[in-house]
Amino acid sequence: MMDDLLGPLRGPETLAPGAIFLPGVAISRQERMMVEIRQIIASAPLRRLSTPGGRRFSVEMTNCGNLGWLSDASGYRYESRDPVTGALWPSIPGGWITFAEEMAARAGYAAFRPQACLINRYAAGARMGLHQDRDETALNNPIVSVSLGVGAYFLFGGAKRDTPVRKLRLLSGDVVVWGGRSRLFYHGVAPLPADEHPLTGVYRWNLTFRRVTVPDRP
Ligand code: MD6
Ligand code: FE
Repeated sequence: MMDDLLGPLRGPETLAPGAIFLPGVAISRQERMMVEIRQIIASAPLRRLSTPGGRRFSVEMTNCGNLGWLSDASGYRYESRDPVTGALWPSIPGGWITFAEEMAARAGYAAFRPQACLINRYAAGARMGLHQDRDETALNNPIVSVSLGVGAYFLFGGAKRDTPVRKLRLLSGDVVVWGGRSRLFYHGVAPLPADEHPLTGVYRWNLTFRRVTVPDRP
């Protein structure tokens, strides 16, 4: 009966070897994070990138950190400057770095030091096709993912594109740490439902913290 009202009880869960789901762990920081996101997008505006094949992502993206992820006709890569403004990407807020490092440590990745934070914004219908995150050299490091706002279904598969996917509901304040033996597993996000959340209106935001290069670079 309570499950009908509150949804299934949610606690930390291992999704795959090296991948851990930490529901609700960012709830106490989510309002502050949204304020900081708005400051970041004031200097590094959201944009819809093109895939190397010439299609456009339905998700709007920007970055903060020493490196930012980009996609265009020449491919996927990380760069230190925002091609829209020509400026360095804004810094990752200090509180985000300590939080991402703490989440990684909780999952067993105590040495994680993020260089890049990709910021994704989903409106109704926006989706992320099944993909691997493999534009990083530092594959011994995990990715730390924070979801804010409207809930979505995260799709996670396995080492091959045709591995069956599991659908995991990601709500505001949920964190996934993704590394180790599942670091290169296929994953995506199902089309966002038309819904609203008090923190973000019609949008879902996702932050992914990444280490790109090895060894250390400032
Ligand atoms: C998203 N996330 O949740 C897209 N990748 O909006 C990702 O593509 C992702 O959440 C690697 C690890 C965690 C992720
Ligand atoms: Fe990804």
